[in-house]
Amino acid sequence: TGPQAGCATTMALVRQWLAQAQGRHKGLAVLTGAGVSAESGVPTFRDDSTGYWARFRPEDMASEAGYRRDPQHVWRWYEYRRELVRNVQPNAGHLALAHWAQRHPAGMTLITQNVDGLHQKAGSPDVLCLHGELLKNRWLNHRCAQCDLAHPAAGEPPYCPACGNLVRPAVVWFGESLPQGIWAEAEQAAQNCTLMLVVGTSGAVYPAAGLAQIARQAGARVVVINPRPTELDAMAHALLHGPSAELLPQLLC
Ligand code: BV8
Repeated sequence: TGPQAGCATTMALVRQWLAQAQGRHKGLAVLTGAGVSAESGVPTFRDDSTGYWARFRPEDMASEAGYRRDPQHVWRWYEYRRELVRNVQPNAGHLALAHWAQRHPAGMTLITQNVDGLHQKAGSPDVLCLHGELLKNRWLNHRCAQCDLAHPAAGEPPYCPACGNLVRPAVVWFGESLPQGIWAEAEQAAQNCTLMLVVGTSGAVYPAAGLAQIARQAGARVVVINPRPTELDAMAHALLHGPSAELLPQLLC
């Protein structure tokens, strides 16, 4: 009795579903969120007092309007996150996903909402980054001839004095559409898989969280892996309660 026993039974059931998915091209789809990086030491967004959004308003920090309002403040937040992410390592959950993909080429699609690059660092191939990449930049507006000559002062976002353009992190902010091609690939993976693992996400952000419903409606089994309840639990076929760095190696290795 108790959740642990339930977890063992559920784990055996999910392993069966995984074995069935293995026989199919892209039979497995995995959607990850900030929780898979928690055990690497990267703060999540909505985890009570430790999450980023507990200290900032998403609209102020992860939106173009917020950036234009106070570029230095937002830029410094992203520089702080970059510094943190550069100094952490993928955890056993990231590695379990990468090793499974290496053992089953074309067997899985890894879709992430994370911008920290830790799946790539762990060796996962072809990661679909729905929300962009923290360590990359792009210009806010179209570049002029002088833009690339801009020399940022430390702690300041690169700024073009000729046209007033600003460099911004190459992430998807609230109110911005996801990269077209990447979203289309993720949607197709959700429609074609027989098993979707939804790992370490609160399921609060759309359209990313909608991929679980797309998979379910297409006939796949949906499994949520998370130590706490999520907004997607109600439509999952199975819930595995626990940290992903513990459960993913148990499930995938
Ligand atoms: C768009 C990048 C339209 C930047 C991010 C009302 C209803 C529904 C939707 C909306 C609405 N109003 C507005 C919207 C749309 C909005 C949205 O969904 N808002 C929500 C908040 C209500 N979405 C958008 O704006 C998207 N764009 O809709 O565009 C459009 C269409 C066409 C043309 C123009 C426009 C863009 C969304 C992308 C925003 N960018 N980040 C950055 O990172 O700085 S969002 C941010 O949230 C991150 O990307 C993050 O990945 C994402 C989701 O959060 P999670 O990953 O789930 O993290 P969270 O902290 O929430 O949860 C962590 C989980 O981990 C928890 O469950 C916890 O229990 C678990 N956990 C903890 N420890 C562990 C663990 N799990 C496993 N193991 C552990 N050890």
